[in-house]
Amino acid sequence: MRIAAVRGDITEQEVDAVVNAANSSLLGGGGVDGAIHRRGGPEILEACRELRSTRYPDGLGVGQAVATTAGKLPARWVIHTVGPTFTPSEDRSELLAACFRESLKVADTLGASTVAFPAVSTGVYRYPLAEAAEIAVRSARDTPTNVENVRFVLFDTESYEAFTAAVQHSE
Ligand code: AR6
Repeated sequence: MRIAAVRGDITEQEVDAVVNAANSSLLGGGGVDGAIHRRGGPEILEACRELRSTRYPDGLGVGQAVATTAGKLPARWVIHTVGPTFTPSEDRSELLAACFRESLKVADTLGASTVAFPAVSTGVYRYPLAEAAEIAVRSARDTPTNVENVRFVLFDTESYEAFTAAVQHSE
């Protein structure tokens, strides 16, 4: 598997699947989630509502992942995952690692070979960047998958640098 860190907007990525840093409601929010729903159009929200009324009446759990259409995005699918909120009083690194592992498992069921991830949990959910980057890259590396290309797409310089360092450490 090739892993790269790039600067950019995840909604513009020409990949098979983009991962959304969603919340348990699956009904939208700010950050990456807001951008994906805005650019992808109402089809994504419709698919999320359908999932809520069928498979996930209580919402998607932290560390889980599920796919929908990508609507008008260049990607074919959006894989929604829910990162943990950071708290210094509890180690939630396993939950954060699960987001990447479970997203790649979903990508396998779809037959996706290129997947773009955002820096899950490092925005509204306040996970420390360097730690989150190491967890994300390690989890992707350690997951047995048919996905050939994993691209971490970072919005700002600080995130880009943290993920670039984590990718280098993992090589
Ligand atoms: N492309 C790539 N990265 C982006 C983009 C974009 N278009 N927009 C923001 N980022 P966040 P979280 C970066 O807050 O911490 C939502 O309300 C952003 O700068 O999107 O997992 C959900 O509904 C940051 O570095 O995700 C949840 O309630 C990173 O993406 C909650 O936020 C993640 O920030 C999830 O919070």
